[in-house]
Amino acid sequence: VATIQEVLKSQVPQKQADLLALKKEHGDKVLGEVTVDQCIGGARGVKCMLWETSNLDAEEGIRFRGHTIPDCQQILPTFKGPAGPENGEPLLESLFWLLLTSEVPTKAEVDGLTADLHKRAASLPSHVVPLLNSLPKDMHPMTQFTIGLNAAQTGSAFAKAYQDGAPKTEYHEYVLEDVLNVVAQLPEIAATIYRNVYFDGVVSKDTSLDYSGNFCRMLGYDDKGFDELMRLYLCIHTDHEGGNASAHATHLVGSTLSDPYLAYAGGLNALAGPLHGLANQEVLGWIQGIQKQMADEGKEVNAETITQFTWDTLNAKKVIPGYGHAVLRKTDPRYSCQREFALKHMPDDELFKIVSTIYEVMPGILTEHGKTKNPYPNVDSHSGVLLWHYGFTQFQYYTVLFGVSRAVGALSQLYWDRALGLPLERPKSVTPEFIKKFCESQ
Ligand code: CMX
Repeated sequence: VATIQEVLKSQVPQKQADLLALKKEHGDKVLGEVTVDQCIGGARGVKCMLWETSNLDAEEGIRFRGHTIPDCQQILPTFKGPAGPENGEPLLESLFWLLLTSEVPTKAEVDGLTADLHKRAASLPSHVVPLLNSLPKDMHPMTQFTIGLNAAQTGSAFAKAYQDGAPKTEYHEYVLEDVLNVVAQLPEIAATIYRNVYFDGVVSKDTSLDYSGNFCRMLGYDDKGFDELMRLYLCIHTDHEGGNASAHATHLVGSTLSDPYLAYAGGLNALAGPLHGLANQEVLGWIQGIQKQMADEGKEVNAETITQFTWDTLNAKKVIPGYGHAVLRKTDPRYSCQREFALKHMPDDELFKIVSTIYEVMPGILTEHGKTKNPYPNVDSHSGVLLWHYGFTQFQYYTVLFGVSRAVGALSQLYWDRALGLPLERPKSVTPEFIKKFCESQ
């Protein structure tokens, strides 16, 4: 059975040659132009970043190495073994393999990767958990998460190799070590925070399980339904092409040859913003806001009262969390697959019914409001209600789960950034005076 290191090693020379050939043949072609609106408006739609692992289509949504989420549910190995929905959701390790190598792994290969990750988890530096234990319980879990990951950086193989003078042709070998170690170590950092902030601080493992199952035990959940949810959750949050803030931040920081620990800590800090990953916590807060107000007013939460509450939010100049997207123009397939999961496992859940009613009315309201380019729900609109169903109600923590998953996509790409020798990222900025003068001279 091949290891992921062996598969990647065999792929690198060809990929390097392909990229060189692409540059040589097409290096001077124009991919697009940049308007003043795009320059001022957060570079929406500007094609200026290479990303291997996934691609996002505005209508169709995400493809991981060319595979949609429903494809992945059909072809990737599951906990029970063979691929296929009757055997449950894909394993995170299966998707990790696909993102890194672009190949669909066998169950034996995935099991090998699971065992490797469990082994690597034990190498979390011994000062990290005591440091996390010393943090104030009211510090936001995402802040604790980046502190934990930054602290684990003392174990970086790449940082050490760089100091020891490794040649650039070998960087990616050390980066791969770090990428695997970070992914392996994040569950313990994340679970320690959860157990510290909300419970007794005790983290128990079960390495007879897969990555997600073991993570669930570490968080303190022992429920096969929740294990399956976590497998799906961790798969769908991994990657969303390169331009989103967490992936882009990881790529940018890594381009300075910061090691994968520091680079992904940058990504986590971006994920912690309410317009990005923190939206999953905001959604639950928003729903609770409706529930409280309606309870106070002796009213039901229904299409009519949700509509009123939505207008109140919009009129207060706030966004509706979980709706809208910088690229997508249709319902996010990551939303749809979570809805499928809910319809299958919890069709009568009260909170799910509220989320469904929101879905019925929100696109119409946002369209009438007339601002957002995409009135449909994104991934964060649905994830909380599923977690809540299994008793995971600490929604201030939800973005940490997103962060465990996003590491797999952002760091798979970071491996290829170094294997392909991609340079320092350094776009050109311009002053308002420049724009004015330039445009007036046209
Ligand atoms: N509610 C109210 N207004 C919204 C909105 C929403 N959900 N989504 C967009 N708008 C507004 C924008 O704030 C903007 O208003 P201004 O012109 O006053 O600045 C206008 O509509 C145009 O925005 P857009 O081009 O449609 O959206 P952007 O690409 O600028 O932003 C996003 C995308 C996701 C930040 C935005 O839709 C948003 O704030 N959504 C709510 C937060 C959210 O769910 N984020 C999670 C996204 C997924 C993820 O990364 O995890």
